[in-house]
Amino acid sequence: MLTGNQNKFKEGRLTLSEFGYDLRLLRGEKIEIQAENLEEIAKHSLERISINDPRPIISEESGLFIERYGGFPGPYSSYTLRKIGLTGILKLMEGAEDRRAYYKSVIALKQGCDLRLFQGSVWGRISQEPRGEGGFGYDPIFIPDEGDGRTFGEMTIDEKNTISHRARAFRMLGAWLKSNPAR
Ligand code: ITT
Repeated sequence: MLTGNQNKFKEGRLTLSEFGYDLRLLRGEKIEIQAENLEEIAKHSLERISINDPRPIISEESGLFIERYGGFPGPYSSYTLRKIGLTGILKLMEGAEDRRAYYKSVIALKQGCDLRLFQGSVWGRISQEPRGEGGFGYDPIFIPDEGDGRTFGEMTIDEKNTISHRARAFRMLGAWLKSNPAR
């Protein structure tokens, strides 16, 4: 997996282990284009890569999409978090009744010349204050609908992985790899 984000790697690795696959971290330059959808960014990040290795390569793009702001920060999630932090997001949400948001993950898989995409998402809402030390990024302010009221930040990696956008996308990938083993 080509990524600079250890947390993504850990979560993805855990999910793929359910299918009996191991995931290795691929260090290298990841060129990301600026685009308004994750699919385009994910595809592009692997299109030009040339690595002399027959094993499948993946990269994953993800983001938090807030309904009230038309899906912002979405593909700009990493940048936005660096610039305004969780405090900035909570400020934008001050007094807002509609706090709905979803996380989305898009995985690009490159196997030989073949490039395909897998995706997953999870709906939830933005909390009133950050809670929990777990996860990463926006996890302390994201409360998944399918949970018990805790934020992803208050969950263990196993708990997050039962319902997360990333785990869902990785399960689609795992199932596909199982039924299409590399020749
Ligand atoms: P790459 O090297 O793989 O690109 P990255 O962290 O830059 O790592 P992205 O460009 O896909 O990855 O940005 C995704 C950002 O969205 C990430 O840095 C977080 O801020 C946020 N995000 C995505 N999934 C998340 C999750 O499960 N929990 C918390 N924040 C998440």
